[in-house]
Amino acid sequence: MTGQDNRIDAIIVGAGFGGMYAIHRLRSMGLTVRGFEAAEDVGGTWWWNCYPGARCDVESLDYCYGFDEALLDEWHWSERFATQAEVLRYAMHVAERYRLRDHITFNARVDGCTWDEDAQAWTVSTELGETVRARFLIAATGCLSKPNRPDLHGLDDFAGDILFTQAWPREVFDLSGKRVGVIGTGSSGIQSIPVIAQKAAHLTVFQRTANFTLPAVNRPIFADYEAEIRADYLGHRREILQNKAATVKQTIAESAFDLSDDEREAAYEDKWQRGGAGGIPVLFADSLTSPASNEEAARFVRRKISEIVDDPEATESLTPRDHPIATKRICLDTDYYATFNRPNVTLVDLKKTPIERVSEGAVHTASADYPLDVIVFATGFDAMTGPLRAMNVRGADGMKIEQAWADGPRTFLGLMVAGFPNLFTITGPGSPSVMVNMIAAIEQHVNWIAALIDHMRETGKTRVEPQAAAQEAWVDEVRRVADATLFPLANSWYNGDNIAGKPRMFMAYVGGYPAYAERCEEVAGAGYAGLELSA
Ligand code: NA7
Repeated sequence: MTGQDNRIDAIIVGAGFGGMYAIHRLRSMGLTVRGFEAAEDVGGTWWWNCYPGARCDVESLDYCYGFDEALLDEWHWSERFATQAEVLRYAMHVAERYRLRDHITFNARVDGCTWDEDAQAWTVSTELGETVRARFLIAATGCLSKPNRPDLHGLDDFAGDILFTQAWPREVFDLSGKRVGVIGTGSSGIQSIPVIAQKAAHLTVFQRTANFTLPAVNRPIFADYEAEIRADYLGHRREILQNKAATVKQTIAESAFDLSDDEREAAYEDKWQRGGAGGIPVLFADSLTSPASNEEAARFVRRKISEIVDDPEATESLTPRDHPIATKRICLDTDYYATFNRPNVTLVDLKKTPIERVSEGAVHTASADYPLDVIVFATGFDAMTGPLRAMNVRGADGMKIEQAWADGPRTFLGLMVAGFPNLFTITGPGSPSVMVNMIAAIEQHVNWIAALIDHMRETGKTRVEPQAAAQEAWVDEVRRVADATLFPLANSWYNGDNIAGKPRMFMAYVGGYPAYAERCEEVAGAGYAGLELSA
């Protein structure tokens, strides 16, 4: 398929799990591919987010590729929820096993992607100054790769160390004996705070919004459970793909009120003891659609917080009351709430006393000064749309992606964008993405893209773009499905609320993996209905 002007078939931006599988899959179809990656090596989110305590919140036996049974069989996870280091080792193993690095240029951040209508090709440039042309452009840039770094007044004056969870130093950074401040209590803060507290002389946690977090109950994988799965790993994969989150199913009843009060309490308690994110928030099918059902789960967790945390003021600050449980990303922790009982930990409730400024040696709120040696930002990401905007993508007629998405991201199936021919977005906005087991979502997307490219080869087509009407219908469907849930009620990065000026729009498809995959298959089965294919 390589064209006459030395262009290659596909450029793949990002060498996380999405980019790695895209390279493998397209290369195995005989296409010429080239990957660009800003980091020094593969791993994507797992390369960058190497902060203390970083861990996967999907069970390890499910959070892996399923495309090759031999790979499934040969890789052994050591813990129920793998550490960042172990997931990264897995990514590196995959890169090695399938010789993927040969096709990737590392330390090469893409800074421009322009569609050339005459050549029917994308021109992609990197900060290294290289320019490459390809028929197809695959953005495997992840949902959470563009950091949100708040611009606190006076931060430049701070004389201590400033660290970011999403770009933690790769060399050992010793926090022993240091006065550390962590700003942000999403997953990254909640995972790192208990670990940092064990090292630091003193830890000050600056919390803007109290978040729900559940005990991970991490442990070695039970040998009998692993043996059961390994007896038919592919069968297990097929089974989990029938579940909404593409991982082990936890729902036990349609409604929280199908059980008596005592039974419901016992069920929540059982899940709390067993651990995992896929427990309490999805125990009942109506947990994320019925306010009353959701409140039962929220009340249970709030009670747990009050039982664990000793200090009444800290308990009150740590208790989430402003959003239904799991409508902001639910967190998984190890000893998070108990950490606030330690004598060397202080909680600062920014809702009561916001940060006013930073000086040479401290963070200052309206009511107190907090002397610090290290400030850790765990302040999240410009999620879903940030990574694409950062690549300066220009489609047909020179339209920038941020213009096309001025009112929020509009995509066809979260995979393609009208006005941006031959561009594919792996786990893009409007797809299940962060709502499901990401590696499963990635494989489904890459397989669908590969099948479409194959279809184009067979039919002699060189250009594909979604029809505007089909895209609008999908955007409406994503909104309709979200509006039937409690998700839009929270101020969350799912809605774009964490970034000033970002249009508010719920950015993921929450209808579940099976319904989504079926829709993708329907589109393909109908000869790619909704897409404009041309030569
Ligand atoms: P999150 O979940 O977006 O959390 C970021 C946290 O930082 C959250 O508590 C924010 O408070 C807080 N934040 C953001 N900006 C500020 C400022 N300016 N001042 C104080 N606090 C601030 O990001 P994570 O990295 O923890 O997790 C992202 C995902 O990675 C996670 O969901 C998993 O999927 C893995 P807010 O709630 O906005 O008030």
